[in-house]
Amino acid sequence: MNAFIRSLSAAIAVLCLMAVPAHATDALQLVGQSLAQAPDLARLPRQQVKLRRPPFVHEHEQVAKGGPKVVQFTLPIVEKEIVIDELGTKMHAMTFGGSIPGPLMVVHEGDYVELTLVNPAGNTMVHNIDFHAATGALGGGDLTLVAPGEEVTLRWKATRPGTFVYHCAPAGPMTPWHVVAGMHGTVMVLPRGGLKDGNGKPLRYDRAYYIGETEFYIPRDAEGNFKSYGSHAEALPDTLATMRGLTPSHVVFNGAVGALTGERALTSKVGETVLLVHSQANRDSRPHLIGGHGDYVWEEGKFNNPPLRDLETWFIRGGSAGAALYTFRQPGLHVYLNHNLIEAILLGAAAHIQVEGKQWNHDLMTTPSPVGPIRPSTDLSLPAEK
Ligand SMILES: [Cu+2]
Repeated sequence: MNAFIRSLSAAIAVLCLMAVPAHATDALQLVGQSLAQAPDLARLPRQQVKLRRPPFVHEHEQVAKGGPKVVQFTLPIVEKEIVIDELGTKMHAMTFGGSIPGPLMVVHEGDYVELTLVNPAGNTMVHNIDFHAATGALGGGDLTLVAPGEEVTLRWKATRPGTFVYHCAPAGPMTPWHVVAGMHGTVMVLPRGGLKDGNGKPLRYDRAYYIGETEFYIPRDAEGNFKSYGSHAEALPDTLATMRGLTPSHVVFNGAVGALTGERALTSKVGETVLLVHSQANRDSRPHLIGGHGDYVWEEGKFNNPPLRDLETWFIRGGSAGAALYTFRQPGLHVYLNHNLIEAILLGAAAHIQVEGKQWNHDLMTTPSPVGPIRPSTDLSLPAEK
């Protein structure tokens, strides 16, 4: 790692040195001792999962078949420049698996997650992974710090059911920078018996989508235009200064303005039940489905708590992931957005869901008198108040 740090610019080097927590060595020694007593998992079945790029979710059982397993994932870290809006604004991104957010990983309570984190030699920075669902060693952050050209395998037991964020956390200012550059995702730990409504009634979904909301802080020049940079290191000082202002330039779903709209809209059908997993690793959000509802919402994403019913808007705390179930009743375009409407419409936090279906439900909504000129018989007066 020393040779690697020497090769970086002075600014990056200082920050990377700050990034190694003073207590990391202690934690590693402790884990080293306890590894001798780690349970023998040789008898457990192993399953290798091929991750999918969000908003899609890898195939999984909703109700676990059989006992606990070791579920294996491989996650390469990709540093790259991406385009984040229709103006062509560029950002030096850091990603888990090449996408923002990183892929959703699904396991069941009692399973072991075995993740191999790969930092390819072409990258320029040290990264790691902190799983909010895991217990100990900074969520795995202490044990997974990898320089370019290194990989590490971390195993942790999924003891709590729910949706939980994971993110890069090399410490110091590197942590917020890596997170708002794209290094976050979600693990969904399903109860072994699947989701329930709070009274024991099973809840199932026909499809699941994963929406990862991110805010970006792109520096501007004296004229107010977004600036671009030659490298991550070059972008760092201005980006940190912009981050300190806490005013994002973009708030987006899945890595860019319009990543889930128009031709890239999510799809569903009338009568289909969709699970929408929504994460925000750094900042609060307020998901809302226009013309629909949250039939069952685990706002905090934790499945041991009963879901809330019939919500209009729900709240995702920064640093968490929530889950909402909705059965579509009407065909047509549904907009799913952050109901801070400035963030949705001016900054980008919106998705489209195209819902297939031939029959409009006129009982739920109709126009007994469609749009036309005001009729002379229309009474415009309101009764006088006493
Ligand atoms: Cu990182």
